[in-house]
Amino acid sequence: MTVHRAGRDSELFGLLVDNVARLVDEQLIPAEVEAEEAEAIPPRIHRMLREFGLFGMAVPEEFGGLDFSMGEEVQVMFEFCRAAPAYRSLIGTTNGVGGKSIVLAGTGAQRERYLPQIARGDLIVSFCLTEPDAGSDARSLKTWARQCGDDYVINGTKRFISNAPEAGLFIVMARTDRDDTRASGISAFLVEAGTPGLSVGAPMKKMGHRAAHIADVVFEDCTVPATALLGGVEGLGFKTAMRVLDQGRVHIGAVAVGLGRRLIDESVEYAKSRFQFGKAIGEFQLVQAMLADSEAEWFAARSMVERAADRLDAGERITKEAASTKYFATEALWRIADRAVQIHGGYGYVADYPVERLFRDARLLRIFEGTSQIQQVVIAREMLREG
Ligand code: COS
Repeated sequence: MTVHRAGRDSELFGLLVDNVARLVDEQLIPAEVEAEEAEAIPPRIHRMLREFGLFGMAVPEEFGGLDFSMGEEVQVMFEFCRAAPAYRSLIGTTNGVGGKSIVLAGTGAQRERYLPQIARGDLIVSFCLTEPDAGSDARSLKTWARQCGDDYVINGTKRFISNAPEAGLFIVMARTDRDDTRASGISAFLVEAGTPGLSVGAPMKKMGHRAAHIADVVFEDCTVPATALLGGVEGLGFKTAMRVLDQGRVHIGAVAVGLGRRLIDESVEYAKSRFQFGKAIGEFQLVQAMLADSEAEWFAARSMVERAADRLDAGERITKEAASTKYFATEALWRIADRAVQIHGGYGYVADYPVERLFRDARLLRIFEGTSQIQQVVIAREMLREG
């Protein structure tokens, strides 16, 4: 089933998307309950994702990746994310905010060292921005990297770090100038797992996404060479984080579209097969209204994601559109998930049907990679700047 380097040949790319759809229907969806109960992605599924090349989605072809444009990435995510979003989490930070930081801002040596390993699926990357006291206000982070000769010594704690227990590489935002509270005081470091002074906490118990892991990452006099500074230049950390988050927010919009499709499909299936008052509940107009609202919102979200991805591919700065897309698509997903539970009635509240679990999974999307309220702030700020 391996389809490497589909490149931009539309026929080959179409085949790849079809293969992803088959992987989802034949392997990923059937293994969802197993993954949820084990709180881990089954190793055979992890292997399949590697063989598929999906860890290399965002990596340029010269480093062995699939080199998707954003437009291609979102099409793949629409299909892939019909399966429980914990699967996406495994490949997500490596391809997304983590891996893209290296693609966008890494030095030649950093790209050569890490990107081939990422593309092969041998290296999971975690993106360490959030801290116990710095979530939405990311710029207030306290982790400090003090220069000491040719090295930097990092101290601080990062929180809610996706894939931290599995990560081989951590992209760490740290203040290199303690007196500079502006973005220019923050740099990014590439810290390899196993570096003395780096430790990962126990995975946190979560409402959903249970097969994916988040944990604290603690730095105690963790010493890295100057070559670990992303891009080789101090002060680029925050801006790089914001740039990759613009892309990340379009990606999360695509995740919402994929999960929304699944919830709608489950709802339609149930509405056709559940009989009350002598007929399928899908024949009742109040149920039809819920289905129609979900389908219309899904179409709007998908259209926004596609348009935002095209504009990113055209090289435009789309901060406002990326925030709008993430905001609308994830809020729409939440309404779609709620309607899916409502259509299932009592069966939507128990674990016999997948909507109970997918509803819990859907909740996270309005929070991570910037809450809905932060997206509103970003949208309005951009509007006022433009006006
Ligand atoms: N692309 C490129 N540069 C950007 C940018 C973007 N999208 N957004 C901001 N910047 C730059 C600004 O241009 C500014 O540069 P100068 O200092 O040269 O003027 C600098 O970064 C600081 O920007 P700003 O003043 O807007 O920073 P704020 O602290 O006000 O940022 C928000 C506030 C809310 C935008 C930011 O803290 C944020 O996105 N928070 C949410 C964080 C998040 O999503 N966390 C999720 C976990 S990470 S997976």
